[in-house]
Amino acid sequence: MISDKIRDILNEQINKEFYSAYLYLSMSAYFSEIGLYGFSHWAKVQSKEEIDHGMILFEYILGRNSQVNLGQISMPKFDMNSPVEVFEQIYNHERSITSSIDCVASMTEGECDLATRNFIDWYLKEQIEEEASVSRIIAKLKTFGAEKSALFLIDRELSSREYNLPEL
Ligand code: OFO
Repeated sequence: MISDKIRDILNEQINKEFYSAYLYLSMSAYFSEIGLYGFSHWAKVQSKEEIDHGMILFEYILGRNSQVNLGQISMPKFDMNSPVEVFEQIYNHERSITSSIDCVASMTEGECDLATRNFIDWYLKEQIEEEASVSRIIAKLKTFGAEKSALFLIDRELSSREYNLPEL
């Protein structure tokens, strides 16, 4: 069994993960509308991964004999100015998710809940990878993205992203 505080913060995290899925799905639609199908594919794969992140928390809460409380998911919002600006917003979003996971980890320590602390480690590592992969894309877009032919090549590269079930 987990404490009520841990149950609540994990439920809030489920909501944030599903919001992330919604945000990426909406970005995928934007990229598709402007003909960047590789970017669109990349964002769609990310959206699926975010659903996985939410579902892992969902199963964990149930597995600890506690309650899942699903809340309303906010409407995704982002500025559709250019691919680089969208990716900068992705980066900021992921940094906010990292802070949120940090808060979960720190609460588990305050509650002496070492099992959940151990469980949340996977999310801490995942956030490091997500921030790193997004910042690599931003660097490429900043260096080459103004050239249409380079943007085309980056789009092709992003189209090869594979969806993998998370390994816990
Ligand atoms: Fe779930 O990692 Fe992004 O938001």
